[in-house]
Amino acid sequence: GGGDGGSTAASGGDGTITMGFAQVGAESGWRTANTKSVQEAAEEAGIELKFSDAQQKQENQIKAIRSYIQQKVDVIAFSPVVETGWDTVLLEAKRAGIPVILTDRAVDSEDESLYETFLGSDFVEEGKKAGEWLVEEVGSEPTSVVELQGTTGAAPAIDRQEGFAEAVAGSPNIQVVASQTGDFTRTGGKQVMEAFLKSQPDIDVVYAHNDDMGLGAIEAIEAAGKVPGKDIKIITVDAVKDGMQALADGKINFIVECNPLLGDQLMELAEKVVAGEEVEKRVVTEETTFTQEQAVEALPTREY
Ligand code: GYE
Repeated sequence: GGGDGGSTAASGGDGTITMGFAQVGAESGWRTANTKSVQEAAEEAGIELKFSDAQQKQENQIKAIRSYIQQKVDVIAFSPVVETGWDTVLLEAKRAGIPVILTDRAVDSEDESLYETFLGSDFVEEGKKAGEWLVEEVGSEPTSVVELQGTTGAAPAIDRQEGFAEAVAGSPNIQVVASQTGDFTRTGGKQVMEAFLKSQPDIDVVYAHNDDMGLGAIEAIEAAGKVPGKDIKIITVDAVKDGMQALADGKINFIVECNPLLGDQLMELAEKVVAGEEVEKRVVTEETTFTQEQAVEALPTREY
């Protein structure tokens, strides 16, 4: 661990790297898979991991980061619950000489020197893929869409909305008639969908920013006596097991993949950063999309 007197910040004397990781929470299947990936990869790389779960609250993440600074870890990695409001604490890390790696979600800051690199998906691209599929699927049919947004202010919520809106902008027959946050949780998705089903006379499509909210929406749709995947089509993002199962079962119509298995890449980046090596400022993960047929094929070998 770091902090032994006289040694460099890079290795704390015994060569072991200590990483402080401030996780968002445990809000979704994606997050659970991500946490597991980070923990396993740290173990494999021989990196000592200090892990905290912020329960989707920025204050908790800031507290965790401050405690990692105090403990003089060698590197801090975190997935910012929202995009803004990080400059102060990141400046504290910088002044303490502790490099920071953003993983999964980005911060919105003018000062790029506050972090070494950002490893994660291109969320705008994901939103676009969702919208492009819908444009193909419905052609010129009038289509009312309700949107279940991720956590307000979170990069994947902002970007997935933007990418989708961009993709459907040239199709005036496709209208997003209601849009509200379900906080990336199953319960949130269910509650918002229940309200939408009451307030919106005809909903053709649900666009959910993650599988969990889509799965919650399925429960609400079924409870209202409608058939998910048929009466109301569903598009989600993530492609975690439960989502893929619902897709294979015909209850979801299309899923855009978002890969949570960032652990190995994160540990590699951490080793380089701690060693003072140059790393790319942005590392984008590779992803695909799934139709119902493709889900049936992919499910048996799906890792998460
Ligand atoms: O899509 C969602 C999770 O930040 C990419 O957060 C992540 C998102 C993911 O809660 O399921």
